[in-house]
Amino acid sequence: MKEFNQKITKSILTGIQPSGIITLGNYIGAIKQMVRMQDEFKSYIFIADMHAITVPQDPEKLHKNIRSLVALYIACGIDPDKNIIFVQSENEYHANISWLLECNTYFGELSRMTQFKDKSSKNANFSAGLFTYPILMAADILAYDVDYVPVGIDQKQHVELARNIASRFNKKYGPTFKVPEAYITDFGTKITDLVNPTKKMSKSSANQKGVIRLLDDLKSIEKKIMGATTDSDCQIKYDPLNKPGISNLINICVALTGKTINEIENAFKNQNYGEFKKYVASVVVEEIRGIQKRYEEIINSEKLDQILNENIKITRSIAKEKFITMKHNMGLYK
Ligand code: AQP
Repeated sequence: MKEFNQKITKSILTGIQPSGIITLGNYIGAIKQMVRMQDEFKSYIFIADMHAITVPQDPEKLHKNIRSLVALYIACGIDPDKNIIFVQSENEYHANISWLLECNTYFGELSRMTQFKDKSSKNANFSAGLFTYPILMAADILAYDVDYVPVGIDQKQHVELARNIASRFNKKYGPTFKVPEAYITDFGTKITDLVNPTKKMSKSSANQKGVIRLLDDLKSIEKKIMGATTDSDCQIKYDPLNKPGISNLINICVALTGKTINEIENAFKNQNYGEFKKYVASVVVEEIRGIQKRYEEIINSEKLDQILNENIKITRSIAKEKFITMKHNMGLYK
């Protein structure tokens, strides 16, 4: 059975919802960071399909997106030999642990979650799962006794909740969980929608033109970037407040080339938006071309099934042990 590098002592858990084909935003904001962290931490990287169903999903698309996300993780550079990549719903202990935690979480705590308030205000017909999903997130984290949970600032409140639940449980039933810490990343770069650059680029967005998905046809990616909303000022200058469109394109370049904002501004000082967009398109297309090539090699391979099969055994055995300890400590039958 695969084992983590024993020299690495600290662990993390992180995941993405298969709520669509992942975007350039997911790649820059999350996956590139996972790749960076894989030599420093034992990483549990999962496909958060049970989180995705807190809002309506088309079953056929969801099914495809799950496998696709596994292949994209690997195609983007997440090494299956170093990390444990797995599908959340394949490990039933996440839901089992979640229920035990749910009975140790207060309604008031969940009601204070700002993401819930935000999401539920947009649609009055939300599921109970949307309300309780921070507990499932706590279960994902606590099942593996991880040290850190890399999150953007928007998810920090959920990690705080997981910490509170773990500490309370430990106090009430005896030592059961490692209390994890949020690892607030400098992954600050939020990539925004190309058409509406004040809005986050999201995989579930209905606006095709504003979102670059990693499996989009390369020509259409170029077209989307050439059509990106800018402004009438004609200067390639980083100013997110007044020039959100151009600043977003600069952010994309910084993330993909490693150049600084200054270097990009200087290189395009005397050039127009069209020339700059052509450059951005070439950088993005080259990056995604490589990802798509590797994706095609893996998506239908048996290797992918082997990885998932092996990893689900590992994660089930760890989470099962935690579930049994919890049951025992709580006084359930066994
Ligand atoms: N536009 C973005 N720029 C930078 N980072 C981003 N992330 C998402 N969008 C951007 C990061 O990607 C990870 C995805 O997490 P998720 O799938 O659990 O949920 P999300 O943040 O809600 O992502 P989406 O793409 O916006 O999905 P939908 O449309 O389903 O809501 C996170 O680390 C996130 O910060």
